[in-house]
Amino acid sequence: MSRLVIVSNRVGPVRDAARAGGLAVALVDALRARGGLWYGWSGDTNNQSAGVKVEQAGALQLATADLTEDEYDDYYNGFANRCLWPLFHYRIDLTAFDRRYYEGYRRVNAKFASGLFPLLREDDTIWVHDYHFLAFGNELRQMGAEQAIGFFLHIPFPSPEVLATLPNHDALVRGLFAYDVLGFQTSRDLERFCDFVVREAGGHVEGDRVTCFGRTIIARAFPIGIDTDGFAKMAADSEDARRQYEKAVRGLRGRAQMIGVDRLDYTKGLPERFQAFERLLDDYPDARGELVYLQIAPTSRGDVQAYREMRQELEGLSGHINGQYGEFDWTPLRYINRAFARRSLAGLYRASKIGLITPLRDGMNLVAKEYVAAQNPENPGVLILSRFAGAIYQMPEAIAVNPYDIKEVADAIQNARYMSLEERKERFQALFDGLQRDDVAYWRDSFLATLEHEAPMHRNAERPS
Ligand code: GDG
Repeated sequence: MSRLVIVSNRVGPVRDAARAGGLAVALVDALRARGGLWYGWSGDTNNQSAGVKVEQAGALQLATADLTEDEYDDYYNGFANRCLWPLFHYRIDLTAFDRRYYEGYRRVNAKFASGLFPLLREDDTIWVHDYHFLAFGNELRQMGAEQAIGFFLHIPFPSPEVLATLPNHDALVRGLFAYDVLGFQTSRDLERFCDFVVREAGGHVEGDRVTCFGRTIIARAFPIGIDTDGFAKMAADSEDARRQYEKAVRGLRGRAQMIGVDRLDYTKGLPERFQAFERLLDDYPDARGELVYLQIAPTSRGDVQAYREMRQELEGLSGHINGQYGEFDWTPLRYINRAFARRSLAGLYRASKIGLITPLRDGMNLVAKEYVAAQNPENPGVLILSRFAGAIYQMPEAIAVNPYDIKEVADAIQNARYMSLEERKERFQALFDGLQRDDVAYWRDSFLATLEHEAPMHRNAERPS
């Protein structure tokens, strides 16, 4: 079996099992099973170039490179997080178009590609992840790489009209045709990509073969999953999860808990969610004193202005809600800006009667899946899920809501509070069965099988420039 090379902006966490998410674990499993290399940014900035650092971690190798301060500003904070991230989540208003950012992005993609190239073996399979590295495959090909290279986009692919607002969008899409396989989270993302290729770039689509710029590639939806059995077991059996569960239940003193867990990000719809909770307390007085909403939102990307502003807004809203409705023995909203260990999180999900996951736009959303996997099958909680999260297509038994419609979300919470045990069990079972079938191993294996066994023999075709 060929060696697997994974390329992603951040590497790991490989050693810290408590922090490692299901995705990292699934990728590490594959790397260990067949031997492999994981390559990406070290997380450090350093103006003296130290080149690529390679270390051995058991059966797998980790290769990392630093960024300079300028590269960090232009590639990471700039083009990746102030252009591509907002734009691909339909926030044109927050998108900062700046040629310097784009140049920095190209430079860093080229720098990382030239760092990897000498480490490659002829029969490696290379799997590149996410919006930081759209241009990576093309840079590798320019250097002469002929290996199978696949790309998976973890975030949504925007509609052609939205993508077209980005200067240089044509070069980015052209670069994608250097890959052999493109993977998207949902068939809607795939449709939007195909739409772009046909309408804006003059390409054509036949089944899952997409031809443009003189090359044919495979483009397909591979909805990402979680380690469903592992997560369910951790929530039910692990000592830490059980301790956290018991602590939460004791603290609730008979009240119900509703939970949200999100990186602190404007795509997650947190201000709207807080407003919906306030609306619930306003419209349904029976919820007062009875329901506690726990929102865990670890800070991310704190040095981007839009994130700082949102944080202030949320602090204002939570203070207002607790000031307005709180009682001396009941705090309606517990808003926590710190990360929890994964096992603790599993216990908190299980202690929550409602999972409230209402992003304004999300590639998939793994929290929705983790919440379901963590439930007690005999007395499961209810998932309320945004219709704009990719996960909704695989989770039709959740209560689907429009996150912009504050009243609809408030009504959905009230509906979830009173849902019968029978209906909760039915919905849970259907959701859980789906999560077991389409878990993270299935996602990984089906992507790699496509890349290794189905990719078209395009390598003699003209390379994109
Ligand atoms: C991107 C796409 C897509 C969160 N807080 C804590 C914590 N987390 C973990 C969750 C979950 C992960 O972080 C978040 O994953 P999501 O899928 O919800 O969201 P993004 O970070 O935006 O991820 C997304 C995903 O990529 C995968 O393709 O689904 O659409 O945007 O696993 O549990 N983990 C710990 N403590 C926390 O406080 N340990």
